[in-house]
Amino acid sequence: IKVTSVPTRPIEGQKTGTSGLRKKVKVFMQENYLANWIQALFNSLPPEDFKNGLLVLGGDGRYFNREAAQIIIKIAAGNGVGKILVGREGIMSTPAVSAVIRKRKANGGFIMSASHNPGGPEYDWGVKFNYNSGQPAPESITNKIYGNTLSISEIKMAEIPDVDLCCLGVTAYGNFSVEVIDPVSDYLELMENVFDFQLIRGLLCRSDFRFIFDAMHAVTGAYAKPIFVDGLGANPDSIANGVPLEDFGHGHPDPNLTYAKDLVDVMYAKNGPDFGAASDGDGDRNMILGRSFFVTPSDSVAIIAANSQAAIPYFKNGPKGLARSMPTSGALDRVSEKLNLPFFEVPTGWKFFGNLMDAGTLSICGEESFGTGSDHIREKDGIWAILAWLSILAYRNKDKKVGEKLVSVSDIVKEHWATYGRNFFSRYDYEECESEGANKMIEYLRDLVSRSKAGEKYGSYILQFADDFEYTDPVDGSIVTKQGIRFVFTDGSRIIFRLSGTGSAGATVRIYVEQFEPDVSKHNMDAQTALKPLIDLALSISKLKEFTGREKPTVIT
Ligand code: VG1
Ligand code: CO
Repeated sequence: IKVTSVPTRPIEGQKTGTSGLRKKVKVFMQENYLANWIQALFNSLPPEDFKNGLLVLGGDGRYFNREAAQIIIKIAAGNGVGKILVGREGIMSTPAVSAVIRKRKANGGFIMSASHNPGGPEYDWGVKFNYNSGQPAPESITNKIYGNTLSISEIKMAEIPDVDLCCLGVTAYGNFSVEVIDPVSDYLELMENVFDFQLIRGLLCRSDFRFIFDAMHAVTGAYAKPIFVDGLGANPDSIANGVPLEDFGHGHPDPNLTYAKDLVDVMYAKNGPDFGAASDGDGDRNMILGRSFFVTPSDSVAIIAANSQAAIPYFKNGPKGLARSMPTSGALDRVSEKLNLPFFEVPTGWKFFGNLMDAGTLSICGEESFGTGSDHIREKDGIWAILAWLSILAYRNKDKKVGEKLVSVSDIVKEHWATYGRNFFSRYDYEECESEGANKMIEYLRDLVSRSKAGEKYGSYILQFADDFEYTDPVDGSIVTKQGIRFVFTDGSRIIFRLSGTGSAGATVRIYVEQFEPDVSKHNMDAQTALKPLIDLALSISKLKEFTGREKPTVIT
């Protein structure tokens, strides 16, 4: 194939955040913006990681993916990649890309998604690169890419026509080829190996169990029917918003109590379904609901871990180890203590779990941000989490006759609290604040941390320690700093402050609060009521209102 060298100049601001490069679509549409970053990526990888190699390409179906797919394919070909596997219509969820990379032994893959950020001409676009075990590229690579975007001068573009992504099959262009693949089949096969589909089918086919899944017009729309309906016997009407749309139907494809409000309303209505779930733009997040009951993600991962061995064939020998991101509540810690399992606390973002999984010391992990997953792949996995919950419910109810009361989602959660205690948890998000005020607040908090002393009184709480979270990867020894400011009190309560690394405008402040409650008689309290004193303390410690001018958070989870 013929390769043209296209001259270019560095464009500022191409540093990746928590999960890939995310900007407004309009920014990505500037001349060479995407091309520069993709070329910088090839300039950063060792040649043996892509020359004549195999890469995977998928996305969540958002606006600009079609154009972007063609740009990525041409630059990959221009840099000597041998073959690209691309999902039909450019569609493939983040977990499916990870699964395909692993199954087909690819060198890596691209995911065209800004995840839970809204899509459309006025909204966001994004791209992530995953490595050969399916894990998000480590910071050592993303930092190199950023460095290369600052000095880039040429883009290597193959002169090939736009590839037709509609039909399955291989098209060859000299020594380069593109194969359009079904985005679901490899992933479905993996799910069938991880879970007992017969067991789940038994639950979903019951006349006394109602299930609903909201795909939020995002990528899991393409997976819902083949998996839940065709594979597991769910009623076709149980899938809501099941068609992926370029603008997610004007929605914000983030499965939480604010943005998945339609589902929440259905689940909290009188006589609502028994189980409801939703997933985000690129299919790696999940929200789990029972009838009039919300499962906080920090509890969800703990409950999946505690029940995994009994209910999920993949874990029949028990999980190898457990891990959570730092701001995620300590509910999982208690499970690891009881099951006597290795336990890890990592910074926010899935990329920190991969090394532990590759080293064979981690099986199940999660984040408070609706991310749950395991070492079956190297990304969080929304449908996996839903199937894990369905497995637990199916296992608990497998001998129940029609007419007998079923064990519900809330029964399972309350039993868990009774056994392990309840970690009350909430996160307050202040989205798109002025960057200046938000940065000043963080500086102010860092200063406060540096002067803090154990034993100091903060209202009725006594400080155990305060710090800015730092992590040393136990596998490769790499160190990351400034991962979130923590105030940890002697009763185990915690307040954490971070700035989001996934936004595309301004600064999003996140406050995480947690308090442990061993007393069963208090477990039914509303989380917001139970955490009120700690939330008030967080607002006063940080002077948030003063720094950001915000009276109220935009999202509470
Ligand atoms: C957020 C979440 C983090 C998650 C990340 C990517 O990051 O807090 O836990 O890993 O999004 O999720 P931040 O830096 O905005 O807090 V996804 O589904 O958007 O790829
Ligand atoms: Co996502």
